[in-house]
Amino acid sequence: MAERLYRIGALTLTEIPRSHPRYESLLAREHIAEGVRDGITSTQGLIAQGRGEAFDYLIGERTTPAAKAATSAAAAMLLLAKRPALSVNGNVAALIPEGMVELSKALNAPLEVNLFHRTEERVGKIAGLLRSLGAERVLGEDPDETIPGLDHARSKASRGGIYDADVVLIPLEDGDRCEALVRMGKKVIAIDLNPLSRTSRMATVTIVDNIVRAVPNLISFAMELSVTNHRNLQSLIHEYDNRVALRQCVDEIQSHLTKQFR
Ligand code: PTJ
Repeated sequence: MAERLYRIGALTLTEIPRSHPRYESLLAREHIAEGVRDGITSTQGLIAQGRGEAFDYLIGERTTPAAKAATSAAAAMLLLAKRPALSVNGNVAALIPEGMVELSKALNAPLEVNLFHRTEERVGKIAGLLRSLGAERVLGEDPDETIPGLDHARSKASRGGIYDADVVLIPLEDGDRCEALVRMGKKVIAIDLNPLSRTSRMATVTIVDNIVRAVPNLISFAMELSVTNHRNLQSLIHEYDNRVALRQCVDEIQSHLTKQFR
């Protein structure tokens, strides 16, 4: 039975049966294509999704133990933050908008639309989508600051959001902006399926997982850890080392690949 119908123009494009072995992956692909059609996702977002899919395949399309540990450290960091902020781009808005709204409520953190290929029209559409899903604080339409060291459009940021946040969640981010945020003294949490990317290496905590799995996991950890005391949250963060965690991700990929041909 078809779960959902997708339309481009007047045409119904793809029916994906839940029984399809690659259901989740195909569904994500359809969401990105739909995002492009609706003016939410950039065309470059299609390529980014393809790269993500390839890494997800190598990882085994699952949340690995290393990703789980990174997600719990990230949740602890966000809970301890004085001014957390969550960045949303065109891929994130297409793949998991409801999840980002729920996470923002769980953490009492604003969402900021922050685009690499910025157009004001796309910023407005993404902000509108988030508000239509119940988001209370959405920034990014009227940025009043710039992130030092980046060229004009990519540097736009808002006070009360990413600009003065102490901890920023940046899903599917580009390496330059990640580095610039780290240079500003922020703790940066990346979600990136590629453990080798500059973003993954530059971030304070990198969750090497598909955003469609990572955001629900972050919400669960945030709820679970919200009753944990300050000291335990601190120790979760102190035990985490991004370099060690990325090495563990690469080992997990290697052992997953080796198992395929035993
Ligand atoms: O909407 P915009 O203009 O802000 O543009 C967004 C994209 C994603 C197009 C832009 O930020 C970009 O070009 O990003 P990159 O440099 O391609 O980096 C995206 C990273 O996210 C890559 O390392 C991908 O492997 C990874 N990625 C792609 N899809 C997913 C993912 N990581 C987690 N979950 C995914 N579904």
